Amino acid sequence: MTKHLLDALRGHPSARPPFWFMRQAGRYLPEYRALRQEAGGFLDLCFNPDRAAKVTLQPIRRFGMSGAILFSDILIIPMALGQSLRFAEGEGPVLGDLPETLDFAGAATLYAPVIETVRKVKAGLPDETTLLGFAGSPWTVATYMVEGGSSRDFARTKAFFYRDPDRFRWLIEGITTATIEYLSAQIEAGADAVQLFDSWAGALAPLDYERWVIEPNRQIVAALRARHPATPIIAFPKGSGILYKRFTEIVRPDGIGIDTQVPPHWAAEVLQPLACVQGNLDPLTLVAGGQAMLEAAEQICGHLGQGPFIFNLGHGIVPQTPPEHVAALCDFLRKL
Ligand code: 1CP
Repeated sequence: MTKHLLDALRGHPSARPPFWFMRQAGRYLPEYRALRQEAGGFLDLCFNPDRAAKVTLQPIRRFGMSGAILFSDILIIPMALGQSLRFAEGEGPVLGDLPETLDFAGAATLYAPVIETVRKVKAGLPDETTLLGFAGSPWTVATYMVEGGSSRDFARTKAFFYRDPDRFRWLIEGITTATIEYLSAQIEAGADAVQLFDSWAGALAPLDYERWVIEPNRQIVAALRARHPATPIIAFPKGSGILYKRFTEIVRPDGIGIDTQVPPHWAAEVLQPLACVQGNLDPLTLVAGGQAMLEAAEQICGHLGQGPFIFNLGHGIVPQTPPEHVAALCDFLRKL
């Protein structure tokens, strides 16, 4: 069985686009909510390989996406490096003080259960389904480490790098090093491809974007490609706007994830010659469902379907999404 999603990442167009959805495992699925309840909390679920593997496979069993994304979180890396992390019910993540030093030696021990999850998922996955590992990109991860949680304006993180760029560079370089090791371990355990989530790339001015988005993503892609030349890498620098072009030219990922705002015809013309394009249906169309959702999906496929393309959303599925709408979208994509 061929893996269509991997074919697309290797530059091959196909009649029917491979598809998966960011946050395809999660709170919109009743079977996820049940397992999470059983596990205790979200982090207990992440660190339990049996349960995390089950959650990873839930959307595949129900909808048959072309790709399964490892069930874990980008905030495992701060935790592995020695920063405390908890998820309070209904709240976002809560991180402790930024550590003075980063615990590279202890990191691999802490994320070992996640690597075990990759092995378990691999064993239970249909042959035609691509297993995607992932990590957060250094800038996005650093915002959580500095802010102590989610933020709207990243005011503390920006104050940090404008006042003390050398210390911020130390932090970014530390996350970069840890992320290369972490993704390498995922690949060695069976991930067929990996995705870098730079969810807050769009918050930075061009010069800062160059330093804190382009450069660390470039280093991670170069290092992984040197170690694992056959494993494709998808980058998702959300909100990059016109800088998507420069990002793709310099970072050279195999796949480039575009957010909801990027015009698909622009992506086809400017990005697709450089990389496989992945995106970019507005996740809120899935809440509405029906014709509005299918028309939006069709338009995206019309613009991007001639070149290497993976259908996805422009950001993650939201918890209030009816699972039947996801099923309808999957049926539509399979019948194209
Ligand atoms: O059960 C729960 O209530 C926890 C909700 C949840 C889930 C299901 C969180 C908390 N993380 C996850 C899983 C997750 N996170 C996955 C694997 C599942 C899948 O995609 O199917 C992935 C890939 C992530 C990645 C992630 N975590 C990102 C990057 C993608 C994005 O959405 O931009 C980010 C920013 C996070 C941080 C995070 N994790 C969870 C929360 C509430 C947050 C904060 C989000 C914010 O600041 O807005």
